[in-house]
Amino acid sequence: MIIQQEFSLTSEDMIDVTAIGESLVQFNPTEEGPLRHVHLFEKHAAGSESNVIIGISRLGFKTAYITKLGRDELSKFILTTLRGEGVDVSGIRQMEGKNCGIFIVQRGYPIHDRSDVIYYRSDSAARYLSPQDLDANMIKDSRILHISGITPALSDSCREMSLEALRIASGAKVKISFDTNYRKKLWSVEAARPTLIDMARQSDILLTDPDDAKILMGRKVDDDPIKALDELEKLGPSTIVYKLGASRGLAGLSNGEKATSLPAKVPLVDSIGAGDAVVAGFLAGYLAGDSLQRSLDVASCCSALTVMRRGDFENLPDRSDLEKWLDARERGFDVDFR
Ligand code: KDG
Repeated sequence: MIIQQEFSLTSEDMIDVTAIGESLVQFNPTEEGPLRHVHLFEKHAAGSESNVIIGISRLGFKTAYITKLGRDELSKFILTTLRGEGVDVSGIRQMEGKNCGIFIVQRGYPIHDRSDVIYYRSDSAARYLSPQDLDANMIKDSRILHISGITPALSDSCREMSLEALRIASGAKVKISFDTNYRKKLWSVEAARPTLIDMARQSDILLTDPDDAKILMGRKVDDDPIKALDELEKLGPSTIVYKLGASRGLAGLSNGEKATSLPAKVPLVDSIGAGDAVVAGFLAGYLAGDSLQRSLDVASCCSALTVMRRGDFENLPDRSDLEKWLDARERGFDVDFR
């Protein structure tokens, strides 16, 4: 079954996906352990929605991004990264006197295989995003608007902007993709719940995981992912991607059809960005009119590649690497490149 047939024929000028969110610079240590005792850091451009938009761009789609950056060197780094990845950056505003947000990753400590994040973003330029910063025509000219539950957590004006973006998109019949992305370091469950529910109800494509599903439903959802999908469907979205982590993979639903995709066993270096990789891969499948199964498999490939190195998006595949990976997976990764 083809999961997406409802797009009208798109003109050359149409944007496939516009995303809105905060981009940050990530400092990721070259060794595991407590930050007190690590010495060297790599610098990466990151931020959930910008990871997603880069992933979709790499898979051949026309993309645009809306955010606010400063005029500092790290903001320029983010801007040139996005531009270099083929994302339309004309919707990005640069604010005098503020810098972009930063976060530092602590890997493998105190829990093996887990990454923690420390944010330095409370007065970042993106925190000052407001409805006036939205390019309504950019949203209206898109096939999909992608947004996550991080943005409304940043400030009141970011919350207003997020809801306004959804209003513009639904008024123009643009599909809304919403990743719940609850971040406990940004707001409490009680503060987040009404907004996340509101945004999930307005979305066409909902991407979430068991912890966030509990916030949406106000109770623990069924352990069986297929039953959990039935529960989540009652919120309204016709397409749902349920992210079950490195050991269980993905489950998905589209217009009543359900499918699962098992995770590939890969060496885990840094799990940050895995969820965004799922979103990028899935939306690329959705846009291409792929089957639900293939869209989940593409998502699974993107997330497997992402966790194999530091940085959130650098390992995301282009079309040719994606096809190589999917083909190799079918053969149990028994490949010979000679
Ligand atoms: O999904 C990865 C993101 O968590 C990371 O890039 C930082 O956007 C970020 C956030 O707000 O946590």
